[in-house]
Amino acid sequence: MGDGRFITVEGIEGAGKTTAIDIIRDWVKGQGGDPRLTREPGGTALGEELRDVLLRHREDGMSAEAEVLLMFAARAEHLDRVIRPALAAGRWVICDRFTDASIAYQGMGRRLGIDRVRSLGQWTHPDLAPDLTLWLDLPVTLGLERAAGRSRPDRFESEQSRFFEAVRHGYATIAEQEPARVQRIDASGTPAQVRDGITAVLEARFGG
Ligand code: Z5A
Repeated sequence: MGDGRFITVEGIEGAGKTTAIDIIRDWVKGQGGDPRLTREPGGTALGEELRDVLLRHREDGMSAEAEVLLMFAARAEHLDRVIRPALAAGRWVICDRFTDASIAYQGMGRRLGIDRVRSLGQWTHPDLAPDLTLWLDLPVTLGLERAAGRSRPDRFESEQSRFFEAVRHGYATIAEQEPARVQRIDASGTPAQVRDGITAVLEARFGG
């Protein structure tokens, strides 16, 4: 495989990103690539510390502004230490969430506004966007059902379905605005159906 590519995976709670990332990794390896898997918030020592802060329950809560700025602080470090070096080395980067998550979760879920959050993305990485974003889309009730039973829900997982409806609407808006980059995958089907959907997109975009 020649030049590196930047693939991000997005979706609401319980969308099945973990499984999707395995499928993408296997596909890239099948093409002879050596993908770099990473995640947000996180992916670096500082990013993982910020992840702990962001996901942990706080009695005093956290302002939406602080939340989005911490997401972007972790992202700036991640870009600098992991994403840009890997792409520069010609590796494929598969990232579990990226700036679209901030647009959907903080822009829509926390009601900061899509444009306001997008402007932080333009400030943080004006010259870099994912080559492909797979948006795993499914009804909120199904996502929450699949995610149920986790030991102790974190600060985001504890949100109500109305919050995730707003996040889903955020992703739908991004997909409508950027159809060339964002590919919707119907994540409500069986694992085999989801696998076929993801593989078809990868083949169409990067295959042969
Ligand atoms: N966040 C934010 O607000 N702003 C930002 O900028 C960023 C993040 C970057 C942590 O992210 C939180 O940070 C996240 C948004 C916020 N909170 N939420 N919600 P995360 O990605 O680490 O957390 P998560 O969304 O909770 O990810 P997850 O736990 O890894 O979920 P998932 O990967 O989408 O789900 P899964 O574990 O792959 O699947 C869920 C279950 O469904 C599991 O038991 C699977 O076996 C099952 N599954 C998967 N596919 C299927 C199919 N097709 N059929 C049936 N069952 C299935």
